[in-house]
Amino acid sequence: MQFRYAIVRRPGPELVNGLTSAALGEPVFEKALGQHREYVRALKSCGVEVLELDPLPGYPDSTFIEDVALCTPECAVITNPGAPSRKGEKEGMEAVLRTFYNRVEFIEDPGTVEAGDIMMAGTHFFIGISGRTNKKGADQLIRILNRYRFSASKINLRNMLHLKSGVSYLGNNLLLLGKELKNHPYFIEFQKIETDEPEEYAANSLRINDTVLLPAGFPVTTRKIREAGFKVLAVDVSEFRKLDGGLSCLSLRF
Ligand code: CIR
Repeated sequence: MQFRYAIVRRPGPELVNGLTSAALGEPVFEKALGQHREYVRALKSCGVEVLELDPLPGYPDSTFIEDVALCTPECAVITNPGAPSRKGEKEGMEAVLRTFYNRVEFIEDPGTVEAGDIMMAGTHFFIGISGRTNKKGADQLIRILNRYRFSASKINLRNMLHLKSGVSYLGNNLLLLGKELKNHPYFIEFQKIETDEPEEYAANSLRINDTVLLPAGFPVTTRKIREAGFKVLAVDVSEFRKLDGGLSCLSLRF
C-alpha cells in the first residue's frame, strides 16, 4: 500500500445539498472546508503528493471523488456513478487522470459502478453490488481488471451504501471490518480487526504508506489498530459523515 499521489476535490458551498441517508443534520460548509484542509494535510504527512481539484459546480457530492474513478497500479478506470445526480461528476476526470496514466478505461451504461464499492487487496479486487454499483457494471470492471492480470469478485451488499463503508484493507492480509461483512466467506482467510457498535463508521479507514488514517472519535478502534503495530492519525470528518461520506471517499490514491 505504497502510494505516491492522491487527488482530492475541495467541497463547494453546494455540499450542503449532497445526498444522504443519515439523520445527523446538515453539514456546515465552513467547517467541512476546514476538515478537508486537515485531511489534505494528513495525506501529505503520510508522504503523498496531493493534487487539489476545484469544486465542481452543480455537483454537491463531487468532493467524494473516490467514487468516480478507480486508480490501480496499471490503469485508471473512470466509473459511471449509479446515483443520477452524480453521473456528470466524471466530466473532466479523464484529462486529470491522463496526466498520471497512459491507460484509462471506462464503465458504460447500463453498467454502473461507484468506486467506494471497490476494495483492492493486493492484486485482487472485491466489488460490492449495491444500490449504486450494478452487476453489469461490476462485470465490465472485472473484464477490464482481468486484462491487466488482476482478479476480482463480487459481493452482494445488504445495508451499506458502499462496500468500503464497512471494510478496509490495511495490507499484510489484514482487514478492518464491521458486522455486515465480518463473517463473509470471501474474508475467511484474512486476519481481522472488528469495529463493533458504536464504532462501525471507523471501518472506513485508510492505510497510506506506514500510517492508518482513521476518523476522529473512535477510541476503541484506534487502540486496536495501534496495537496491531500501525502509526495512527485521526482526522475529523464529521461534516462529511452527515452525507454518508467516509475517509476513503475524499481521495483517490495511487
Ligand atoms: C453519496 O451518497 O453519494 C454521497 N453523499 C456520499 C458518498 C460516499 N462515498 C463513498 O463512500 N465512497
